[in-house]
Amino acid sequence: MISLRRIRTRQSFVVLVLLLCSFQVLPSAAQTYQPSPENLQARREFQDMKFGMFIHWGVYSVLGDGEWVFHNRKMTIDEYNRLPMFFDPEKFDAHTWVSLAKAAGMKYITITSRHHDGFAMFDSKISDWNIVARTPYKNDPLKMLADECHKQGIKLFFYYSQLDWHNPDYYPRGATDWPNGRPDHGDFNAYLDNYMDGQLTELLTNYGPVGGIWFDGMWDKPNADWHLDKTYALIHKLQPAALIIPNHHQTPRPGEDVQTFERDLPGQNSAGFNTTFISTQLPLESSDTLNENWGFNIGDSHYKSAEELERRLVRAAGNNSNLLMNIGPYPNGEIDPQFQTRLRAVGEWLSKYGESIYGTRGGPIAPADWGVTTQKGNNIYVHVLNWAAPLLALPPIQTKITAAHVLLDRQSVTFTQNADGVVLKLASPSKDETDRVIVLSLAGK
Ligand code: FHN
Repeated sequence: MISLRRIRTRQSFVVLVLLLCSFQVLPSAAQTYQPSPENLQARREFQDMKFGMFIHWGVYSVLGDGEWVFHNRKMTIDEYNRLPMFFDPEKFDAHTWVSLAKAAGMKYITITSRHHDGFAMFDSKISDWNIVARTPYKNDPLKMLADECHKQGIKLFFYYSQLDWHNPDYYPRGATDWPNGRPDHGDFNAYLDNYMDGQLTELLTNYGPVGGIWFDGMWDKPNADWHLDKTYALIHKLQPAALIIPNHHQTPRPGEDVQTFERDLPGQNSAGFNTTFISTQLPLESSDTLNENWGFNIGDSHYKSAEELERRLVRAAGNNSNLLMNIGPYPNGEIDPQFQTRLRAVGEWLSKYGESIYGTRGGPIAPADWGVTTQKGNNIYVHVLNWAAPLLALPPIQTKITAAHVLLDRQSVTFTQNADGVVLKLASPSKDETDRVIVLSLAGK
Protein backbone atom coordinates (compact mmCIF):
# COMPACT_ATOMS: atom_id res chain seq x y z
CA MET A 1 0.00 0.00 0.00
CA ILE A 2 1.27 3.46 -0.89
CA SER A 3 1.69 5.63 2.15
CA LEU A 4 0.00 8.99 2.53
CA ARG A 5 3.42 10.59 2.70
CA ARG A 6 4.43 9.14 -0.69
CA ILE A 7 1.19 10.33 -2.27
CA ARG A 8 1.86 13.82 -0.92
CA THR A 9 5.42 13.72 -2.30
CA ARG A 10 4.10 12.64 -5.68
CA GLN A 11 1.47 15.37 -5.66
CA SER A 12 4.10 17.95 -4.79
CA PHE A 13 6.23 16.69 -7.67
CA VAL A 14 3.33 17.02 -10.14
CA VAL A 15 2.54 20.51 -8.85
CA LEU A 16 6.20 21.48 -9.17
CA VAL A 17 6.34 20.24 -12.77
CA LEU A 18 3.16 22.13 -13.63
CA LEU A 19 4.53 25.26 -12.01
CA LEU A 20 7.81 24.98 -13.87
CA CYS A 21 5.91 24.52 -17.12
CA SER A 22 3.71 27.52 -16.47
CA PHE A 23 6.79 29.69 -15.80
CA GLN A 24 8.31 28.17 -18.93
CA VAL A 25 11.34 26.97 -16.97
CA LEU A 26 11.18 23.70 -18.85
CA PRO A 27 12.32 24.27 -22.40
CA SER A 28 9.67 23.72 -25.08
CA ALA A 29 10.60 22.17 -28.43
CA ALA A 30 11.02 25.62 -29.97
CA GLN A 31 13.13 26.96 -27.12
CA THR A 32 15.66 24.27 -27.85
CA TYR A 33 15.57 25.17 -31.54
CA GLN A 34 19.00 24.82 -33.04
CA PRO A 35 19.00 25.96 -36.65
CA SER A 36 20.44 23.29 -38.91
CA PRO A 37 23.70 24.02 -40.76
CA GLU A 38 21.64 24.38 -43.98
CA ASN A 39 19.43 26.90 -42.26
CA LEU A 40 22.38 28.94 -40.99
CA GLN A 41 23.88 28.91 -44.45
CA ALA A 42 20.53 30.02 -45.92
CA ARG A 43 20.44 32.90 -43.42
CA ARG A 44 23.85 34.12 -44.58
CA GLU A 45 22.80 33.82 -48.21
CA PHE A 46 19.62 35.70 -47.40
CA GLN A 47 21.65 38.56 -45.94
CA ASP A 48 23.92 38.59 -48.97
CA MET A 49 20.98 38.92 -51.39
CA LYS A 50 19.91 42.31 -49.97
CA PHE A 51 17.13 43.09 -52.45
CA GLY A 52 13.92 41.16 -53.10
CA MET A 53 10.66 41.54 -55.00
CA PHE A 54 7.46 41.31 -52.99
CA ILE A 55 4.37 40.39 -55.03
CA HIS A 56 0.77 40.72 -53.85
CA TRP A 57 -1.46 39.03 -56.42
CA GLY A 58 -4.77 37.29 -55.95
CA VAL A 59 -8.40 37.22 -57.01
CA TYR A 60 -8.82 40.56 -55.19
CA SER A 61 -6.68 42.10 -57.97
CA VAL A 62 -9.75 41.85 -60.26
CA LEU A 63 -11.48 44.66 -58.36
CA GLY A 64 -8.40 46.94 -58.50
CA ASP A 65 -8.96 48.08 -54.95
CA GLY A 66 -6.17 46.47 -52.97
CA GLU A 67 -5.91 43.12 -51.21
CA TRP A 68 -8.19 44.13 -48.32
CA VAL A 69 -11.20 44.76 -50.59
CA PHE A 70 -13.17 41.80 -49.14
CA HIS A 71 -12.91 43.34 -45.69
CA ASN A 72 -12.99 47.02 -46.63
CA ARG A 73 -16.24 46.70 -48.61
CA LYS A 74 -17.69 44.36 -46.00
CA MET A 75 -18.52 41.84 -48.71
CA THR A 76 -20.25 38.58 -47.90
CA ILE A 77 -18.73 35.18 -48.56
CA ASP A 78 -21.34 34.62 -51.31
CA GLU A 79 -20.34 37.85 -53.04
CA TYR A 80 -16.60 37.20 -52.74
CA ASN A 81 -17.08 33.65 -54.02
CA ARG A 82 -17.99 35.15 -57.41
CA LEU A 83 -14.62 36.83 -57.78
CA PRO A 84 -12.49 33.83 -58.84
CA MET A 85 -14.74 33.40 -61.91
CA PHE A 86 -13.30 36.68 -63.25
CA PHE A 87 -9.67 35.88 -62.57
CA ASP A 88 -8.12 34.74 -65.83
CA PRO A 89 -4.52 35.99 -66.04
CA GLU A 90 -3.95 35.15 -69.68
CA LYS A 91 -0.95 37.53 -69.83
CA PHE A 92 0.85 35.93 -66.88
CA ASP A 93 4.30 34.81 -67.91
CA ALA A 94 6.63 33.53 -65.23
CA HIS A 95 9.66 34.18 -67.43
CA THR A 96 8.73 37.88 -67.74
CA TRP A 97 8.21 38.28 -64.00
CA VAL A 98 11.43 36.57 -62.97
CA SER A 99 13.39 38.38 -65.69
CA LEU A 100 12.08 41.70 -64.37
CA ALA A 101 13.24 40.83 -60.86
CA LYS A 102 16.65 39.97 -62.27
CA ALA A 103 16.82 43.15 -64.33
CA ALA A 104 16.08 45.10 -61.14
CA GLY A 105 19.01 43.44 -59.39
CA MET A 106 16.65 41.58 -57.08
CA LYS A 107 17.83 38.21 -55.83
CA TYR A 108 14.61 36.78 -54.44
CA ILE A 109 10.85 36.90 -54.85
CA THR A 110 8.28 36.65 -52.07
CA ILE A 111 4.81 36.04 -53.47
CA THR A 112 1.40 35.72 -51.83
CA SER A 113 0.53 32.03 -51.94
CA ARG A 114 -2.64 33.13 -50.22
CA HIS A 115 -3.64 36.38 -48.60
CA HIS A 116 -6.21 37.08 -45.88
CA ASP A 117 -9.05 36.01 -48.21
CA GLY A 118 -7.61 32.50 -47.79
CA PHE A 119 -7.71 31.93 -51.56
CA ALA A 120 -4.86 29.60 -52.53
CA MET A 121 -3.04 30.86 -55.60
CA PHE A 122 -1.72 27.34 -56.06
CA ASP A 123 -3.02 23.84 -56.72
CA SER A 124 -4.18 22.83 -53.25
CA LYS A 125 -5.84 19.53 -52.48
CA ILE A 126 -6.76 20.71 -48.98
CA SER A 127 -9.70 22.74 -50.24
CA ASP A 128 -11.17 23.78 -53.58
CA TRP A 129 -10.85 27.45 -52.58
CA ASN A 130 -7.95 27.71 -54.99
CA ILE A 131 -6.95 29.02 -58.39
CA VAL A 132 -7.02 25.69 -60.22
CA ALA A 133 -10.47 24.66 -59.01
CA ARG A 134 -12.26 28.00 -59.02
CA THR A 135 -10.93 30.16 -61.85
CA PRO A 136 -11.23 29.88 -65.63
CA TYR A 137 -7.42 29.99 -65.69
CA LYS A 138 -7.23 26.52 -64.08
CA ASN A 139 -3.42 26.68 -63.83
CA ASP A 140 -0.95 26.92 -60.99
CA PRO A 141 1.10 30.12 -61.44
CA LEU A 142 3.24 29.37 -58.39
CA LYS A 143 4.45 26.17 -60.00
CA MET A 144 5.44 28.08 -63.15
CA LEU A 145 7.08 30.75 -61.05
CA ALA A 146 8.98 28.21 -58.94
CA ASP A 147 10.27 26.45 -62.06
CA GLU A 148 11.33 29.73 -63.61
CA CYS A 149 13.00 30.93 -60.40
CA HIS A 150 14.97 27.73 -60.21
CA LYS A 151 15.96 28.18 -63.83
CA GLN A 152 17.07 31.80 -63.41
CA GLY A 153 18.70 31.37 -59.99
CA ILE A 154 16.23 33.47 -58.00
CA LYS A 155 15.12 32.30 -54.55
CA LEU A 156 11.35 31.97 -54.10
CA PHE A 157 9.58 32.61 -50.80
CA PHE A 158 5.89 32.03 -50.17
CA TYR A 159 3.89 34.61 -48.26
CA TYR A 160 1.22 32.71 -46.30
CA SER A 161 -1.58 34.45 -44.42
CA GLN A 162 -2.40 32.78 -41.12
CA LEU A 163 -5.44 35.04 -40.90
CA ASP A 164 -8.36 33.73 -42.98
CA TRP A 165 -11.54 35.71 -43.77
CA HIS A 166 -13.13 32.80 -45.64
CA ASN A 167 -12.62 29.55 -43.74
CA PRO A 168 -15.34 28.92 -41.09
CA ASP A 169 -12.78 27.10 -38.91
CA TYR A 170 -10.90 30.34 -38.44
CA TYR A 171 -12.87 30.71 -35.24
CA PRO A 172 -13.07 32.48 -32.86
CA ARG A 173 -12.48 35.25 -35.38
CA GLY A 174 -10.09 38.10 -34.66
CA ALA A 175 -9.79 41.88 -34.72
CA THR A 176 -10.67 42.14 -38.41
CA ASP A 177 -13.95 40.23 -38.07
CA TRP A 178 -17.12 41.42 -39.79
CA PRO A 179 -20.36 39.51 -40.36
CA ASN A 180 -19.72 37.98 -43.79
CA GLY A 181 -21.96 34.96 -43.44
CA ARG A 182 -19.76 32.47 -41.61
CA PRO A 183 -21.29 30.46 -38.76
CA ASP A 184 -20.46 31.40 -35.18
CA HIS A 185 -18.57 28.22 -34.52
CA GLY A 186 -15.56 26.48 -35.97
CA ASP A 187 -12.58 24.35 -35.08
CA PHE A 188 -9.45 26.51 -34.90
CA ASN A 189 -7.25 23.50 -34.08
CA ALA A 190 -8.41 21.77 -37.26
CA TYR A 191 -7.79 24.99 -39.18
CA LEU A 192 -4.19 25.13 -37.94
CA ASP A 193 -3.25 21.45 -37.89
CA ASN A 194 -5.08 20.20 -40.96
CA TYR A 195 -5.80 23.14 -43.23
CA MET A 196 -2.82 25.42 -42.71
CA ASP A 197 -0.17 22.79 -42.03
CA GLY A 198 -1.64 20.76 -44.91
CA GLN A 199 -1.22 23.67 -47.32
CA LEU A 200 2.25 24.44 -46.01
CA THR A 201 3.17 20.81 -46.61
CA GLU A 202 1.97 21.18 -50.20
CA LEU A 203 4.00 24.36 -50.68
CA LEU A 204 7.12 22.75 -49.26
CA THR A 205 6.71 19.50 -51.15
CA ASN A 206 5.47 20.34 -54.64
CA TYR A 207 7.57 23.37 -55.60
CA GLY A 208 11.17 22.21 -55.23
CA PRO A 209 13.52 24.04 -52.87
CA VAL A 210 11.72 27.02 -51.36
CA GLY A 211 13.54 30.01 -49.82
CA GLY A 212 11.10 30.15 -46.94
CA ILE A 213 7.65 30.96 -45.65
CA TRP A 214 6.70 34.59 -44.95
CA PHE A 215 3.89 34.53 -42.41
CA ASP A 216 1.41 37.33 -41.94
CA GLY A 217 -1.80 37.86 -40.01
CA MET A 218 -1.08 36.51 -36.55
CA TRP A 219 -1.65 40.03 -35.31
CA ASP A 220 -5.37 39.44 -35.94
CA LYS A 221 -5.49 37.19 -32.85
CA PRO A 222 -2.32 38.01 -30.91
CA ASN A 223 -3.35 35.98 -27.88
CA ALA A 224 -4.45 32.81 -29.65
CA ASP A 225 -2.43 29.60 -29.54
CA TRP A 226 -1.24 29.38 -33.15
CA HIS A 227 0.56 26.03 -32.63
CA LEU A 228 3.70 27.77 -33.82
CA ASP A 229 6.10 25.18 -32.44
CA LYS A 230 4.34 22.50 -34.43
CA THR A 231 4.13 24.47 -37.66
CA TYR A 232 7.71 25.73 -37.44
CA ALA A 233 8.99 22.20 -36.74
CA LEU A 234 7.05 20.92 -39.75
CA ILE A 235 8.61 23.54 -42.04
CA HIS A 236 12.12 22.89 -40.79
CA LYS A 237 11.57 19.15 -41.14
CA LEU A 238 10.28 19.38 -44.70
CA GLN A 239 12.96 21.83 -45.85
CA PRO A 240 15.66 22.54 -43.26
CA ALA A 241 17.05 25.46 -45.26
CA ALA A 242 13.66 27.17 -45.62
CA LEU A 243 13.59 30.35 -43.56
CA ILE A 244 10.62 31.27 -41.39
CA ILE A 245 9.91 34.98 -41.68
CA PRO A 246 7.02 36.07 -39.47
CA ASN A 247 5.44 39.48 -39.93
CA HIS A 248 3.90 39.47 -36.46
CA HIS A 249 5.57 42.77 -35.55
CA GLN A 250 6.85 41.29 -32.28
CA THR A 251 10.16 40.20 -30.79
CA PRO A 252 11.28 37.07 -32.66
CA ARG A 253 10.43 33.72 -31.13
CA PRO A 254 12.54 30.55 -31.16
CA GLY A 255 12.11 28.76 -34.47
CA GLU A 256 12.01 31.97 -36.51
CA ASP A 257 14.87 32.71 -38.87
CA VAL A 258 14.50 36.32 -40.04
CA GLN A 259 13.08 39.44 -38.41
CA THR A 260 11.03 41.50 -40.84
CA PHE A 261 9.80 45.10 -40.47
CA GLU A 262 6.80 46.29 -42.44
CA ARG A 263 7.22 49.70 -44.08
CA ASP A 264 10.00 50.51 -41.63
CA LEU A 265 13.72 50.28 -41.21
CA PRO A 266 14.67 48.00 -38.31
CA GLY A 267 13.80 49.54 -34.97
CA GLN A 268 11.84 52.43 -36.42
CA ASN A 269 8.27 52.15 -35.35
CA SER A 270 7.00 54.87 -37.64
CA ALA A 271 3.74 53.12 -38.57
CA GLY A 272 3.08 52.26 -34.93
CA PHE A 273 2.86 48.50 -35.27
CA ASN A 274 6.45 47.28 -35.45
CA THR A 275 8.52 46.43 -32.42
CA THR A 276 11.54 48.62 -31.65
CA PHE A 277 13.49 45.51 -30.70
CA ILE A 278 16.16 44.65 -33.27
CA SER A 279 17.59 41.15 -33.31
CA THR A 280 21.36 40.98 -33.35
CA GLN A 281 21.19 37.25 -34.14
CA LEU A 282 18.79 37.06 -37.07
CA PRO A 283 18.96 38.51 -40.56
CA LEU A 284 16.77 41.60 -40.91
CA GLU A 285 14.38 42.62 -43.65
CA SER A 286 12.40 45.75 -44.32
CA SER A 287 9.42 45.68 -46.68
CA ASP A 288 7.74 48.51 -48.53
CA THR A 289 5.48 49.29 -51.47
CA LEU A 290 6.58 50.77 -54.79
CA ASN A 291 3.41 52.85 -54.93
CA GLU A 292 1.16 53.05 -51.88
CA ASN A 293 -0.62 49.69 -52.10
CA TRP A 294 0.36 46.06 -51.77
CA GLY A 295 -2.27 44.56 -54.08
CA PHE A 296 -3.20 46.20 -57.42
CA ASN A 297 -5.07 49.44 -56.85
CA ILE A 298 -6.27 51.15 -60.00
CA GLY A 299 -6.40 54.57 -58.34
CA ASP A 300 -2.86 54.55 -57.03
CA SER A 301 -0.33 56.45 -59.15
CA HIS A 302 1.91 57.47 -56.28
CA TYR A 303 4.98 55.68 -57.54
CA LYS A 304 8.26 56.14 -55.75
CA SER A 305 11.02 57.31 -58.08
CA ALA A 306 13.93 55.04 -58.94
CA GLU A 307 16.20 57.35 -56.91
CA GLU A 308 13.93 57.00 -53.90
CA LEU A 309 14.02 53.21 -54.24
CA GLU A 310 17.81 53.31 -54.45
CA ARG A 311 18.03 55.47 -51.34
CA ARG A 312 15.74 53.07 -49.47
CA LEU A 313 17.86 50.13 -50.52
CA VAL A 314 21.03 51.90 -49.37
CA ARG A 315 19.45 52.88 -46.03
CA ALA A 316 18.25 49.31 -45.53
CA ALA A 317 21.72 47.90 -46.24
CA GLY A 318 23.29 50.46 -43.89
CA ASN A 319 20.86 49.23 -41.22
CA ASN A 320 22.08 45.67 -41.82
CA SER A 321 18.81 44.81 -43.49
CA ASN A 322 17.41 43.57 -46.79
CA LEU A 323 14.82 45.53 -48.73
CA LEU A 324 11.74 43.69 -49.99
CA MET A 325 10.04 46.00 -52.48
CA ASN A 326 6.43 45.27 -53.39
CA ILE A 327 4.54 45.40 -56.66
CA GLY A 328 0.89 44.48 -57.24
CA PRO A 329 0.50 43.01 -60.76
CA TYR A 330 -2.67 43.50 -62.81
CA PRO A 331 -5.30 40.74 -62.67
CA ASN A 332 -4.39 39.78 -66.25
CA GLY A 333 -0.85 38.96 -65.11
CA GLU A 334 0.87 42.03 -66.54
CA ILE A 335 3.10 44.22 -64.45
CA ASP A 336 2.38 47.95 -64.51
CA PRO A 337 4.90 49.60 -66.91
CA GLN A 338 5.48 52.31 -64.27
CA PHE A 339 6.78 49.64 -61.89
CA GLN A 340 8.89 48.13 -64.64
CA THR A 341 10.62 51.37 -65.66
CA ARG A 342 11.58 52.18 -62.09
CA LEU A 343 12.76 48.67 -61.27
CA ARG A 344 14.92 48.48 -64.39
CA ALA A 345 16.47 51.85 -63.48
CA VAL A 346 17.35 50.51 -60.03
CA GLY A 347 18.91 47.49 -61.73
CA GLU A 348 21.04 49.84 -63.88
CA TRP A 349 22.14 51.68 -60.76
CA LEU A 350 22.97 48.41 -59.02
CA SER A 351 25.09 47.31 -61.94
CA LYS A 352 27.43 50.18 -60.94
CA TYR A 353 26.93 50.33 -57.19
CA GLY A 354 26.11 46.69 -56.40
CA GLU A 355 29.56 46.03 -54.94
CA SER A 356 28.65 48.35 -52.04
CA ILE A 357 25.31 46.57 -51.41
CA TYR A 358 25.34 42.83 -52.17
CA GLY A 359 27.08 40.61 -49.67
CA THR A 360 27.62 43.52 -47.27
CA ARG A 361 26.58 43.93 -43.65
CA GLY A 362 25.77 47.14 -41.83
CA GLY A 363 29.00 49.14 -41.44
CA PRO A 364 30.74 50.29 -38.24
CA ILE A 365 29.18 53.77 -38.18
CA ALA A 366 25.63 54.27 -36.98
CA PRO A 367 23.23 55.36 -39.75
CA ALA A 368 22.61 59.11 -39.68
CA ASP A 369 20.92 61.78 -41.71
CA TRP A 370 24.00 62.26 -43.92
CA GLY A 371 24.03 58.57 -44.91
CA VAL A 372 25.08 55.09 -43.89
CA THR A 373 27.99 52.67 -44.10
CA THR A 374 28.14 49.08 -45.28
CA GLN A 375 31.04 46.68 -44.94
CA LYS A 376 32.40 43.69 -46.81
CA GLY A 377 35.74 42.15 -45.88
CA ASN A 378 38.34 44.91 -45.60
CA ASN A 379 36.21 47.53 -47.33
CA ILE A 380 33.92 50.03 -45.68
CA TYR A 381 31.53 51.71 -48.09
CA VAL A 382 30.56 55.21 -47.02
CA HIS A 383 27.21 56.04 -48.66
CA VAL A 384 26.82 59.80 -48.72
CA LEU A 385 23.11 60.37 -49.28
CA ASN A 386 22.50 63.81 -47.87
CA TRP A 387 25.63 65.90 -47.43
CA ALA A 388 26.56 68.83 -49.65
CA ALA A 389 29.54 70.23 -47.67
CA PRO A 390 33.11 69.47 -48.84
CA LEU A 391 34.22 67.78 -45.61
CA LEU A 392 32.47 64.85 -43.95
CA ALA A 393 33.53 64.04 -40.38
CA LEU A 394 32.91 60.50 -39.19
CA PRO A 395 33.31 58.97 -35.73
CA PRO A 396 36.51 57.00 -35.04
CA ILE A 397 37.08 53.79 -36.96
CA GLN A 398 39.23 51.32 -35.01
CA THR A 399 41.15 49.76 -37.89
CA LYS A 400 43.69 51.75 -39.88
CA ILE A 401 42.44 53.04 -43.22
CA THR A 402 45.08 52.55 -45.89
CA ALA A 403 43.33 54.21 -48.85
CA ALA A 404 40.07 55.81 -49.90
CA HIS A 405 38.52 56.15 -53.33
CA VAL A 406 35.27 56.99 -55.05
CA LEU A 407 33.53 53.75 -56.01
CA LEU A 408 32.30 54.98 -59.35
CA ASP A 409 35.46 56.40 -60.95
CA ARG A 410 38.12 55.08 -58.56
CA GLN A 411 39.42 58.65 -57.97
CA SER A 412 41.31 58.67 -54.70
CA VAL A 413 39.83 60.60 -51.80
CA THR A 414 41.88 62.65 -49.35
CA PHE A 415 41.27 61.71 -45.75
CA THR A 416 42.62 62.06 -42.24
CA GLN A 417 42.27 59.49 -39.49
CA ASN A 418 43.06 59.96 -35.83
CA ALA A 419 41.60 59.15 -32.42
CA ASP A 420 38.89 61.80 -32.89
CA GLY A 421 37.56 60.33 -36.08
CA VAL A 422 37.89 60.25 -39.85
CA VAL A 423 37.47 63.25 -42.12
CA LEU A 424 36.83 62.75 -45.82
CA LYS A 425 37.32 65.48 -48.40
CA LEU A 426 34.45 65.04 -50.81
CA ALA A 427 34.19 66.15 -54.40
CA SER A 428 30.96 68.03 -54.99
CA PRO A 429 28.04 65.74 -55.79
CA SER A 430 27.28 65.34 -59.46
CA LYS A 431 23.82 66.44 -60.53
CA ASP A 432 21.90 63.16 -60.67
CA GLU A 433 23.83 61.27 -58.05
CA THR A 434 21.61 59.39 -55.58
CA ASP A 435 24.47 58.09 -53.51
CA ARG A 436 28.15 59.07 -53.43
CA VAL A 437 30.02 55.96 -52.36
CA ILE A 438 33.52 56.28 -50.93
CA VAL A 439 35.40 53.03 -50.40
CA LEU A 440 37.66 52.94 -47.36
CA SER A 441 40.26 50.17 -47.58
CA LEU A 442 41.23 48.82 -44.18
CA ALA A 443 44.58 47.39 -43.23
CA GLY A 444 44.37 43.58 -43.52
CA LYS A 445 43.28 41.76 -40.39
O1 FHN B 1 -2.58 43.07 -43.95
C1 FHN B 1 -1.37 42.83 -44.59
C2 FHN B 1 -1.23 43.65 -45.83
O2 FHN B 1 -2.28 43.42 -46.69
C3 FHN B 1 0.08 43.29 -46.51
O3 FHN B 1 0.08 41.93 -46.88
C4 FHN B 1 1.22 43.56 -45.59
C5 FHN B 1 2.56 43.17 -46.13
O4 FHN B 1 3.54 43.30 -45.17
N1 FHN B 1 1.06 42.89 -44.30
C6 FHN B 1 -0.22 42.95 -43.64
C7 FHN B 1 -0.31 43.94 -42.59
O5 FHN B 1 0.62 43.71 -41.57
